[in-house]
This record gives sequence, C-alpha cells and structure tokens, in this order.
Amino acid sequence: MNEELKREDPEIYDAIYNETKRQAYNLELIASENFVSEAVLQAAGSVMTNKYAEGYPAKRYYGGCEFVDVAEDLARDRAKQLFGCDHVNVQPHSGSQANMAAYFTLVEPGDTIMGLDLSHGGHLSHGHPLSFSGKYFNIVHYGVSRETEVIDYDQLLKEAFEAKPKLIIAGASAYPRTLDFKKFREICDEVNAYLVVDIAHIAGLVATELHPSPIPYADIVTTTTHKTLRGPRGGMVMCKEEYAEKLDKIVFPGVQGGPLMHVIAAKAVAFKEALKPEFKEYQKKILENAQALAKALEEKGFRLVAGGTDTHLMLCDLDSKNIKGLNGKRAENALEKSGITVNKNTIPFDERSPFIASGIRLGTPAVTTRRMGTNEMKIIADFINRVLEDRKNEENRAQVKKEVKEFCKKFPLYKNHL
Ligand code: DSN
Repeated sequence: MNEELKREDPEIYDAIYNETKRQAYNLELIASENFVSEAVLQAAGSVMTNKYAEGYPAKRYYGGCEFVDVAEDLARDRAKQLFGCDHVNVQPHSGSQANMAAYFTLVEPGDTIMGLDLSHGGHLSHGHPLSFSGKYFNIVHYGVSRETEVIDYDQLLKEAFEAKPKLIIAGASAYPRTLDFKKFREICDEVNAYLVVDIAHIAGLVATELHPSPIPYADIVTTTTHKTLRGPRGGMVMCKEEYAEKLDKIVFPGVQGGPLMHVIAAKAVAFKEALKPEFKEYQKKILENAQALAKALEEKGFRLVAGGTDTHLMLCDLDSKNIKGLNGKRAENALEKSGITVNKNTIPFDERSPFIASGIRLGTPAVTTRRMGTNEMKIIADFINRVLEDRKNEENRAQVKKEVKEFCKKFPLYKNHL
C-alpha cells in the first residue's frame, strides 16, 4: 500500500501505517468516531482534491467543474432522499462550520441563542465561550435536571421566557436519551424563536427512523457526516426551502471558500450506502450493542448517567465504583494503555474540570461496524472493568492489551492496509 508515499515521505507513511495498526488492534469506543467503507476512503483520497469549485453546481467561479458537479449533485440528491429535507448544503467542512452557517442564516451577531451546556452534554459550537458561537452571540445555556439528568422541557420553557432567545439550538454530544424535537418546536413557538437542531451524533439513527427526525420541526438541521452516519469527516446543513438561498450564500462565500470536492464525493458515496436496507440493520445493531454494553457495565457496578441510553452512547459515572483516585482522565489513560480508546467526559453537575472529569463517554458505532455483537459487548465491559479496577497495575494493562489485540483480529477492519 502507498508505495509512492513510502518513498516520498517515509515519516508520514509511518504515521499513517501506525494509525492503521492502532485502528485495527484497538477497541474504538469514542462515540463520535466510526470506520468508513473502502469506497468512501477511495473517494476521499481521489483526484477531486485538486479541483477548485467555489460556488454551486452549474454556478461555479471556475471552469472544469463538470465532474465535481456530478459528485455534488449526487451528494445533495441522496442527502435529500435520506433525510426528507427540502434543501441541503453539503459543503460545510465541519460541524462547527455547519452551525456557524445555520446561526448566520437566521440571526445576527449579538442576538441571544440558547444551547445545551457543554458540561450537560452539549456541543462546543452551541455557545461555549471559547467557540465562535460564544464570542459572537449572547449565549444563555440550558441544562439537564439534577434529579433525572435529562432535559426538563417545562424548565426550559420557563428559562426561554426569561431569556427571550432569537434561536434555540437542540442537539448534544453526550446526551444518551431521546430528544423531543416536537417539544423544542412548541417552546420555540411560545417564545418566537427559531429552532436549529444539530443531529451530528444521531444522524444515522435519524436517517433510518430509529430516532425521531427533527426535519418536520426545525428551521435548520445541521450534522456532521462521520459519526453514526459513517461518512467522511465533514458537515452538512439542511433547511426549509424559504432559507435555501440565504443559507447557500452564508456557507459560500459567507463562512467558507472552496469546497472540499473529494470529501463531497465521499459524502455522496456514504449517503448511497446509508440509503441501503443494510444500513438500517447496522443502525439497529448499534442500538442493540449500546443496550448490551450499558447492561454489562451496570452489572459491574458502573452507574450510567440518566439511567442508561436510548441511543448509541452512554456516560459512565466513575465515582459510582468507589475506586480510590479514579477519575475520567485517569480512566482514559489506563484504558488507552490497554488498547481501549474512550474519552473522558464531564457528567451533569460535575465538580471536576473538563480536563479531569468524573466520567467516560462510550459509544458503539465503530465496534458495530467491525461486526461485533452483543456477546462482544459483554467481553468489552469485562475488559474495561478489569483495567479500571486495577488501573495502576502495568502487568494487568499489558495482559488486557494483548487480549484486546487478539479479540480485534477476529473482527478485521480494512483488507490489504497492513
Ligand atoms: N467533538 C464531537 C464529539 O466528540 O462529540 C462533537 O461535539
């Protein structure tokens, strides 16, 4: 593989080779990651990276766009079919830029936006002070209830009456329960606010009707394409027809220049895959695996935030195990040394900083792509428990790492890459 690259740039060749090995022989449990198909990889690594195509299909600022136009048209048509939306823009380079485009389409800098607090499961670009969203807009955060750890919609309505937002954004990066988009719409109607929904995490579930769709309720829906949707790294925005023209102008030239045509081609391939019946079966298995992993962890004494999960992810409250000195950061490190990749995550009302955190976030999309099933989830829970119960023991970690590697070999990822 990559003989040319090996000759030209052995350092980068080695980095890619080592990353390929890391992905093949480690358990990937980061809820926002996945493994794309060979076909998506090939499109993303194609000559379309060479093409400037500012503008939109048939309305470009450059000549020679006839074939990239084919790719973008296919991506748009397939996305519309997949989500049932009026209009889609497939050019955003990331979720953050998709959200930036959504905000600037509907509101002005300085306007009030309400978004879920990052420490309660929100996204950075939903108003974190260090993100553009927190700098350009007046942000009022909503959170989850201390008792139930889920959104209390009555409380949200009260807070919205006080804050008088122009826009409410729904969606989360670490919220394990179903979001009620109809309720969000009702609240927005009560306070005369726009509704934007960011389905980055749950896009694959929404596309296959395994999570309710926000399309009927939201003015604009944003997503990334690389999480449950299993496409290349990137973003996308869907909207009602009335916002289409303005949204397109905001994406380009408003917040971006030339689109990444190789990534747009790869998005088209991923959307074609997602329209197949097998994709719904895959999404169902993600959910079955999440249930199995959650149950197995609970049986080992881990408390799950909000009492479990309805989706592909769960948040483990590590304090529930009463292991001396354990926190999110230490758990992430010990698991990484044992071949298991997770991310530390604050839990609602966490007293630790986000750099330490009291929880870990776990998701099943990537292991499900490897065709692991519910029995494997029990084995994974056991690996996690063994590492965390004796996290300082190097021999224990080395033994788990060895077992994880053998386990992963039974579920090969990419052929001919190693
Ligand atoms: N950073 C992404 C995640 O890991 O969930 C989206 O916020």
